[in-house]
Amino acid sequence: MTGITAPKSPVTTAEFADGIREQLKYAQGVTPEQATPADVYVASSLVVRHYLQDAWFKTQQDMINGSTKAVGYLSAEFLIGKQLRNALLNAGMLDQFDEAVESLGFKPQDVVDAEYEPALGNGGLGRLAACFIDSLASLGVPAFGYGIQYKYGIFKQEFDKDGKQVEKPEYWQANEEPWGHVDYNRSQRVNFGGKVVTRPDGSKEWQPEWSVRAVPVDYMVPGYASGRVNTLRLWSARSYDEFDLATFNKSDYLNAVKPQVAAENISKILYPEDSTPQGKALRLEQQYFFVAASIHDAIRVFYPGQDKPDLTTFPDKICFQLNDTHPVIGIPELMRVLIDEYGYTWDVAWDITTRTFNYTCHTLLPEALEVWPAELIGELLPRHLEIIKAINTNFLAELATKTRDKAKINRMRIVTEGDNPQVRMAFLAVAGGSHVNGVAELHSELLKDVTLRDFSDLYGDKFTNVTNGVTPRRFIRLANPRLSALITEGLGTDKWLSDLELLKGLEPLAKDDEFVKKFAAVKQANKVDFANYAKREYGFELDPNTMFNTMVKRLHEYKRQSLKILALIARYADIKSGRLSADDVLPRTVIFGAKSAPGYYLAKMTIQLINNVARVVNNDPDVKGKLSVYFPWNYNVRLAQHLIPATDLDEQISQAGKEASGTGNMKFALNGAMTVGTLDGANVEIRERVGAENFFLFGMTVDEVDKLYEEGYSPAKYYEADPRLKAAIDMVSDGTFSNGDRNTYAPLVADWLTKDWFMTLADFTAYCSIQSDIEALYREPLEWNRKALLNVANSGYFSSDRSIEDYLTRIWHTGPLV
Ligand code: B1H
Repeated sequence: MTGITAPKSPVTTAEFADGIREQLKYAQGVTPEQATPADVYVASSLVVRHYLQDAWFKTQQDMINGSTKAVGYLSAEFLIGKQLRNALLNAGMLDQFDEAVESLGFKPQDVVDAEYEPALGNGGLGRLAACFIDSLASLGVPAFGYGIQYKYGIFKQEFDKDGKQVEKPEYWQANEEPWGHVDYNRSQRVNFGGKVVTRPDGSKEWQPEWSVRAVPVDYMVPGYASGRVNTLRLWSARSYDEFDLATFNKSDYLNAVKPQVAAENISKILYPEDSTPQGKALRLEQQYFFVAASIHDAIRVFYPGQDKPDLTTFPDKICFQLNDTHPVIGIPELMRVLIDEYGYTWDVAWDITTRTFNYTCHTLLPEALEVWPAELIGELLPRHLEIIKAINTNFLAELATKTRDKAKINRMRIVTEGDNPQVRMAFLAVAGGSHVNGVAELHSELLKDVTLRDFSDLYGDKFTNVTNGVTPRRFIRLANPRLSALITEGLGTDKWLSDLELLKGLEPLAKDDEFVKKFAAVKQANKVDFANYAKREYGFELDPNTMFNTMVKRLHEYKRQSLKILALIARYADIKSGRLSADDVLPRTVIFGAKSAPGYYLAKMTIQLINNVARVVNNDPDVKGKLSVYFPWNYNVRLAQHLIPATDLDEQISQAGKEASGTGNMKFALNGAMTVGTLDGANVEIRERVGAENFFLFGMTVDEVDKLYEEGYSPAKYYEADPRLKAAIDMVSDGTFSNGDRNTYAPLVADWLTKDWFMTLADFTAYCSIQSDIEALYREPLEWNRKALLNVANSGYFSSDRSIEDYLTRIWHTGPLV
């Protein structure tokens, strides 16, 4: 990649201000004097859209004219975050916006704050999809993001007086939303239920029972300085106004509209599960809904006005990336369309389909691989079940030509045997696509060796790796303007924003004490900013002269928030008991952010524990100034953008072999935090690049974990062996953090002592002992910041631009529009 300098603004400040006035008048119906910051936000967004519109048209037209194949990124989640400043940055209008808004008498920050974040994702997987469409557009690759415009995104998290998580509906569209363009004229019909009949010529026809209207809501995806604007097309479910006349005539109005209500339910809510899907019918409806609409949409786009298109060229027009198993029902859908609607033979249809799809797996937890009861698929999508069964039959026949190992063939069945057969979506994805990738090197290796071992034995060529990445536009330039300015100063160019490996040029500056001090000053200023933000938004009193130690991610046992909280309790006890003299304690502020799936009992209890540890610790005069704990609720992209640049020490402490990649780890390293972490996911690659001496490694490796399982893991042994661990767990059970009640955390404690599935207790001692290295370094600010700067300098690889380049060469075999 060769970097590009910041785009030139297509607009002057005066033009931008005129544009805002015009939109206030014609779109908002207010004078500048009447306008609120929210009005100015909408008006400014419309101005940006206005200036992007021609590039959007041109990108679409060039894509259809087709010098290169397009990418369709199929994802149930796109966690895009706020749009305005991102669009301004990528289109080169940040300064013009600031000045124009000020000239109208508003504060840019107030205007930006008026935007409500679309929270259409759970965590890393959804945010990755958002980074990827940003990079595709920035690289000039023609692409669609295809997903669902949920009416309610991930729930809004609150804490009750006991510190328990409470979920509130996230009605993110309560205010005007200027980015999504609803396009009723390009809707698609999506069918469900009914039966399959055989036509006289022997071909099959699905006669569905009910249908939903999929209406596209289009979001511009402007590339950074690329002149390209791609499309994120999120489908919204609407009912057709055809209600059942027969029922209606019987004056049964409620029943007559029932199917319509059901139809609109399809895009009503994002399932708040992360890593462990729930096999609910509505979820399968959602999956089929957006995938079917997207496939039909792609045919409409690439074969405009053609009744009998030559769909053998379909894989040359677009390739679909399946973001985890959620869109895998697209494989039988494309087969059905090709065979039943366009009359292709099975073999031709299979060839087209397998050349069109590729699959990204994001997990190693076997329970996270989606499996649907065949019966449920049969009820909702009877023709698809037939096709899946036929794929399975053909696949088993093919396997028989490759191996004589019957047990292996049986393990690889796409449809399981027995009374209650299940469809394994990951297996269907491997069989029905060209490539399968994991999301970090270690993850891709473990996929081949463990999770999908039989498949990699027989289809080794399909397997590859693409390590995740994050967009430097949002996560460095927008989130951390001070660091961005310093990087540009250090490198003498801003080209790093589109060629992040240029950060390597900062490496020599780590020897320059003056530069390192400037870098330290940036961090300090960011910490002060965050302290102010936390005060304003949450009422917290953070001391920016303490170490900011952050752990933000979904709450999951394998991620081991428990390890952090137990170590924290142990530290608290050390100080209180005087084992650690106050002078020896490095003052720390520990900051957690995490949502738990609403039905995940132990995760929710862990949230409650963290909140109550925070309450006790923060109110204890014995540790005042030495240790404090904060848990800002409702962690989201906005909070991430404020918190990550202010963090000194980041926690990536999952059990080795469980975190597929992680992307938070990359964001922190790029923002000059040091990481304490295990050899898991992308931590491995981060450490390789930034250097072992610049990374706080602790804990068991994958092999050591496996060995300990085999030997028989007994957590109680570790409890007995480490008195600090024992004391910490005892404090959780004795009521210290539950106003004396000994029952509150009993299930959590019982789990730690008898199961501890992710070996928190086994890694506790190692985790605590690395803390003295961390604190010793932190006491030498110049040395700490030197290492933190080396993290920045050597993390350029973790740009999502690089990930996309890897997808282009390893999987998609396409490139930028010319
Ligand atoms: C990741 C999910 C996920 N892996 C099921 N799997 C979901 C699974 O709604 N569901 O049912 C939702 C999400 N998310 C994450 O993907 C991994 O845990 C991270 O390690 C990884 O960095 C991220 C992006 O690849």
